[in-house]
Amino acid sequence: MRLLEDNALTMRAINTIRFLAVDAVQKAKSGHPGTPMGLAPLSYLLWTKYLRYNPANPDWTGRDRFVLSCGHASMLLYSLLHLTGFDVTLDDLRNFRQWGSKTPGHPEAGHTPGVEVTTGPLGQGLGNAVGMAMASRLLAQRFNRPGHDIVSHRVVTLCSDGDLMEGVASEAASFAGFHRLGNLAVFYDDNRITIEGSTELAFREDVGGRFRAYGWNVLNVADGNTDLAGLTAAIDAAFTQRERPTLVIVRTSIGYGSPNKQDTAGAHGAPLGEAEVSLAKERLGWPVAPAFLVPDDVLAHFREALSRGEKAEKEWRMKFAAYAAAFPALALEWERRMWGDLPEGWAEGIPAFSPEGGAAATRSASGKVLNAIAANLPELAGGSADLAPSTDTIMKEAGEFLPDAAPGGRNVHFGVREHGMGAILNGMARHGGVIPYGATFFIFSDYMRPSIRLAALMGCRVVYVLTHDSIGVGEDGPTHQPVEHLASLRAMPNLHVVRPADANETSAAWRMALERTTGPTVLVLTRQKIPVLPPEKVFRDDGAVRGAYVLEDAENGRPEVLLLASGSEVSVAMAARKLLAEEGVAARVVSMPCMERFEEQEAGYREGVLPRSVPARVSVEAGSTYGWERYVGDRGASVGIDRFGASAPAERIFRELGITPEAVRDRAKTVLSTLRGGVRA
Ligand SMILES: Cc1ncc(C[n+]2csc(CCOP(=O)(O)OP(=O)(O)O)c2C)c(N)n1
Ligand SMILES: [Mg+2]
Repeated sequence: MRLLEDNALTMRAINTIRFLAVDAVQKAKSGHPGTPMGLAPLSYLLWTKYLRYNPANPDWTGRDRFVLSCGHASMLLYSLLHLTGFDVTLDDLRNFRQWGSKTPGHPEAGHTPGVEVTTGPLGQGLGNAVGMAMASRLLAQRFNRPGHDIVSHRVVTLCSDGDLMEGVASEAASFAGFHRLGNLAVFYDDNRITIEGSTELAFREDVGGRFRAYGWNVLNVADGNTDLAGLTAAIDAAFTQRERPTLVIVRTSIGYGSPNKQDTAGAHGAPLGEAEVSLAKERLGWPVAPAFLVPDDVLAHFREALSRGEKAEKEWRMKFAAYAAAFPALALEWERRMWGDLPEGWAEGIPAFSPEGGAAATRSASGKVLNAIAANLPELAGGSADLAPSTDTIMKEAGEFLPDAAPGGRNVHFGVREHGMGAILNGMARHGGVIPYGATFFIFSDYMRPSIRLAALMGCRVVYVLTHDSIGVGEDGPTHQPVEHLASLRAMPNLHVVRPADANETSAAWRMALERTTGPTVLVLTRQKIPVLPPEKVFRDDGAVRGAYVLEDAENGRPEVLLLASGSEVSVAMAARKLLAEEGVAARVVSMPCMERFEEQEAGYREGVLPRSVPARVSVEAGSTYGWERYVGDRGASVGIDRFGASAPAERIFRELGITPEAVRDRAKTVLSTLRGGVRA
């Protein structure tokens, strides 16, 4: 085989990967040189002999997906991207970790061509890979036809000790094993070193045994530093396996070749140092100078990826053309979904709710909206972390995603694995062709917050359906009652937090979430029934969609006080408005389902809703008051909950904690009288 014939070239190609990483880290004076040194042989084989990708078109939808879960080894990926001909230059490598460079400290999706997902927080990448493998299966089930397997790509991941210590990876791996995701291959860099030293300090488990118990196919490579034949055999075996996901445990040496740092934590997260760089190059027979050396023949060898990729993509396109001729409607759907466009008329079935229909929990309204949308949006796929009945997130006509189900449905049972679900949703979104949603109780958003953050950072269209949104949960008590969650999620950049005030705002919220292509949206929904607002008020001038709007103005149109609220407290504010009117105080109610949306509106609109001339403002929300200062100002007040909740019937807790129309009325009067310099009301 070619590998053996060109042994010298192969070894130099591998060393090129190694020393580009070493030199870039040295130049940046920061980064992680040791892991690329250990993983160079494996990644060389994957990127030159196995993976299907086209450096000239990184977004080709038929490509294999490669995830570097141990994102700290970013220079490994950047070296490969440069060498194989992606739009990452040698200068980009020289600018590793510098302001504005294409080569940030950890890989960032959407920033560097060829980077599939943003990795760095350990464990997440593996979860993303599981999500990608799942998206790929969903697409295969929808689109593949006998003789036309347009979906046949693989998902390949490299991960480290840290990745496999993290719980999120365990959750995702358990899920992947259950679903027998045979299109997934994970390579574990078993170098037995983490930051604090040997894994003997904290991680002595039988990883292979664990994955076997999850239902994975487990292979071992005893010497990933030099045994290219062994690596090749393992990759071959992993890639012919179609029944189960495969874990290949590859024994490597961190800092391979560095005389003083190999197999030590010293090779993990700091430059080797000039002297040690030279020693390592000498040890591996590499010229000490110049730095960033890429021999011409090595480059030419790697750049064969361009013609190989072009050919692979062309072949796929031919296949797709034949498919399009046989199944034109499906082919159109494929292209639309891969672009991320919503179909014409997708929102037509979304119901408007009438107040006469009686009060409704926003979670129930959400269930109705979801089902209306699901009928027209085949790319919508998702489910819950074992709370589908409570979160109302079953798409009734969409079938179930199960290992043995054919043709396979779109309702996913994530099991009680919120964090794994979060990472999987991100992988699904980054894969493309599906729009994922995931549901749980709002309180447990904490259990997937790291993944929500990555969704926001990557700009993934993910919809989180988070119900039981306040002390309205009632008897389950403070462990189940979110308090600080709205404030803390609102603090996250690029996340839209929508807390609809009723069933109609819930329709608007789903619309906003699905139309938003630049990032994730959290829908925060009630367990308890709340009044339905007149649809003509909610939808007037796109009020709800703008994030905040005047729901009910003062009778005379000249409010003395503004009452701001979200979710279930909008009806509290409405009642308070009435109480104030009885006392001759003119109040306006502003429903504010989404602060982030409101901030996006032009100044004139915002001024129209919250006129500067009215400094008397009171917010009411059954959660932490933190953050409402932005809107009530230092002369306003906030009615909220700055303590943990309690176990009791919901109404009693609302009353005890002062989330009532009377409390809002009283605060409004106090604010007004203080502003007027008068005595307290
Ligand atoms: C969730 C999370 N916790 C902590 C870190 C900081 N960190 C980066 S690498 C690492 C461990 C390094 O060991 P390993 O994963 O085996 O990688 P190796 O050094 O072998 O490449 C840690 C704790 C992180 N990136 N993500
Ligand atoms: Mg390690």
